[in-house]
Amino acid sequence: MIPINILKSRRKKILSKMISGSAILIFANPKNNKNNSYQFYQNKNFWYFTGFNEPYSLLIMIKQDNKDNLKILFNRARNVDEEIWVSRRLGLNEAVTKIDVDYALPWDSVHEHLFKLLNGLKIIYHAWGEHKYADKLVFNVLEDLRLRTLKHQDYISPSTIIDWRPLVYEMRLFKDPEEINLLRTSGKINALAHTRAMKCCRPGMFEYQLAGEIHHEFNRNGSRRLSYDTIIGSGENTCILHYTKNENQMQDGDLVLVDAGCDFNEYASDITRTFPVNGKFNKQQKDIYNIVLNSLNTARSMLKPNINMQDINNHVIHIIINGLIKLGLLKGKIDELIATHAYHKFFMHNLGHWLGLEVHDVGFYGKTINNQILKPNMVLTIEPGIYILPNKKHIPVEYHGIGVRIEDNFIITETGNECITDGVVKEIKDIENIMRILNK
Ligand SMILES: [Mn+2]
Repeated sequence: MIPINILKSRRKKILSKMISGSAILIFANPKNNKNNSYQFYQNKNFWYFTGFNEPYSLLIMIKQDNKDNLKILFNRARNVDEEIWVSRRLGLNEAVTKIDVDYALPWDSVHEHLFKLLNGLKIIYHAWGEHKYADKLVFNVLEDLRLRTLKHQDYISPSTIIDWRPLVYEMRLFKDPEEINLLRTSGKINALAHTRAMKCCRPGMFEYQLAGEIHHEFNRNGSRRLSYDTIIGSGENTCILHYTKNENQMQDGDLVLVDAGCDFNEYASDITRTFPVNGKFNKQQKDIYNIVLNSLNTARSMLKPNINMQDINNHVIHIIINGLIKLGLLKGKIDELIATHAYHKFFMHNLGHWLGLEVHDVGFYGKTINNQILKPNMVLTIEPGIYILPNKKHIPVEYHGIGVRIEDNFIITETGNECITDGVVKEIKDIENIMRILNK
């Protein structure tokens, strides 16, 4: 559960941004299956304002003219049969105190109550398109109200719908101290799991077996689940950015790329490490690895308030192109290679992304991270990479199939940054050390 005082301050903040005579509707996720065999994942926006982990719920907050604001939760009433077959429910009485709302009303009568609650308001804030069941409910209630206004003058139907996502996403972009602590723990657990992967890795092991070691370490340290599907790509699979099949046997002499994240109390972490299956980098692997590590370290040294992500990205592209030119893998003048995006064949994804309740967290609505000015309490990943597909004829064959990505998670502080994932090593000598002592 999220402490009540934090829920209160988040609700107060969103209410302060709303126009008087309005209501905001924030829906939980529906159940994602019919036979109850899959885990339920809560909608992160709903979680942010309620800390409540049940499906089919609605938080409605009403901002009235010259009156107190009203907070009402609709949730499922307790049900003996359902609780035997599926799971416990909080119920209505408990919800009032635990989630700190003025009333908790039964989900079964949401249409009828919403009709009364929205009557007389001018505006509703609703994120349309997220859930079919929510859109259907809201639009049906609004239409019923509109039809009623044609017959009775006592009824007034809201005529404006505003999307609350730009407001909520901006709030979520700046993490409060509670969130920062959860993210730190998530990063710490994740680092332990990556360290375990380095210690366990051996030629002949299957990629999914290394994934199993990581998941075990997540669980035993208090993370209940993943923040995304684990990527364990060895050999040429290191060059498949979202490789999640994890089906190959890892070969002596190959690299393995491990991109894995745990969820700790709903907060994600996202680490990537690349290391040799047999514990020792060869020359070509070192060549590529050092360019990527240098890119990450340079990016880190630039992470501070008021810098534009684009400036960091430009530096990283410079380092990558320069490094590839020195190795003879790219030919030409650096400015031309930048202008023609020649590096795209080797580094084709964004340098990073926001991190929080979701692994690719929300930011300023409708904008990517790429041109954003960093501010304190933003949290992001930095993940440079170089991938050399085996089909590149002009590149010496020793480099074919080498893919390297290194990724850490950072909090922007008042003066610079804090790396929350440095519990797992990334220098070549440190990786080889860990793998030599414990593996051989
Ligand atoms: Mn990432």
